[in-house]
Amino acid sequence: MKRLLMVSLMVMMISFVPVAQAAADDVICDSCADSDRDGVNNCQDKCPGTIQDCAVDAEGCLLDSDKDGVIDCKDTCPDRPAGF
Ligand SMILES: [Ca+2]
Ligand SMILES: [Ca+2]
Repeated sequence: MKRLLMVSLMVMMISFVPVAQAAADDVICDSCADSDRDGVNNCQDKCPGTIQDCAVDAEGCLLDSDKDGVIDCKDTCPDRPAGF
């Protein structure tokens, strides 16, 4: 009987953990916070901690329009790919 009770408790604890984690995630994603102040909510920001005053895309990541590896706000020629 005691063993059955222990097994039941373990099953309940294991099944509760994912639910508790999901609830914690929901609380975080209900936040309207924008920690890096790029205009993209923390819940949608895939690049948290971006440099301030630099343009970001809808996911909060720094723009590199010409894909040369230099972000637009540091690129003196943001419309020219590498090698040009
Ligand atoms: Ca942000
Ligand atoms: Ca960001």
